[in-house]
Amino acid sequence: MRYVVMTLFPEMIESVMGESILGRAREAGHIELIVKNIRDYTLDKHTRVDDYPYGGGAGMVMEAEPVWRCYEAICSELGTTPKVIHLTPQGKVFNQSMAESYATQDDLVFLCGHYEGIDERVLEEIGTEDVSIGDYVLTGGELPAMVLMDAIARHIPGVLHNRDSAQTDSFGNGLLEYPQYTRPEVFRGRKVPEVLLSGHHANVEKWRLEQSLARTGERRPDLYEKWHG
Ligand code: 6GU
Repeated sequence: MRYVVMTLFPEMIESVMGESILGRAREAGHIELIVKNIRDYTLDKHTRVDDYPYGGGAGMVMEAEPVWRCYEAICSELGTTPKVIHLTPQGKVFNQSMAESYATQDDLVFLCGHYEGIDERVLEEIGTEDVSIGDYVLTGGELPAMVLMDAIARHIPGVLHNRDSAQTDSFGNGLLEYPQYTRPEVFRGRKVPEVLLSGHHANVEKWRLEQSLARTGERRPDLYEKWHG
C-alpha cells in the first residue's frame, strides 16, 4: 500500500512513521510513504497558505489553490486518482471496521488541515472522505492521520508477524480483550490466575471469553449491547 500525506508539518509525519512496526513495514516494502508539504505548492511569493475567513470570525483558513496543486501533483506521481481522507473533527468517527476496509486500497491519501480548516471548495473538488478520530478537538490533522495509518497498517498482509493477532485483538471480535499475564507467577503477592497455568486449553478459552465479556460489560456497555444483539 502507498500512503501519501498532505501536510504543512512533514517532519511530524517522518519522525513517527520511521519507528516501530510502521518503520519495519516500510523497510520490508509492505508500506510506501510519500510526504508532501502543501507549502511547496503555493504560488504566493511569501509562501503563505492561509487567509482570513470570508464572513469574518476567529482564525485563518487554508487556501484551496495550494491544496489542489498538491493533489494534482500526487495524482500525476501515483498515476491514479486515489481515495483522499480529510482529517477533521467534523468527519465520520473512525473505527475498526473502517480500518479493515481502508486496508484493501492500493493507495490512500491523508489530507491534514490546520488553523480553522480548509476552504470547502477544494474538499468538494477532490471529493474527500471526512474522518474524525473522536469527540475532542486537536490542533491539526497530523496525529489523526498517523492514528489511521497505524490502525490500517495492522490489516495489511505481512505487517504483523503473528497473522492472528489482528483478529484476536480488542474489537477483532467486537469485545475488549481479556487480561494478559507473563512470568513471574507471583508479582508483589499477586498470582497469575490458576486456569492459565493448567494447560487445559478449553478452560483457558472459556475463562478468556468470560473475562472479555465482563470487561466489555463494565467498561463499554455500548459494545456489550451490540455483541448480545
Ligand atoms: Cl481528524 N482533526 C482534528 N483537528 N481534531 C480532531 C480530529 C481530527 N479528530 C478528533 N479531533
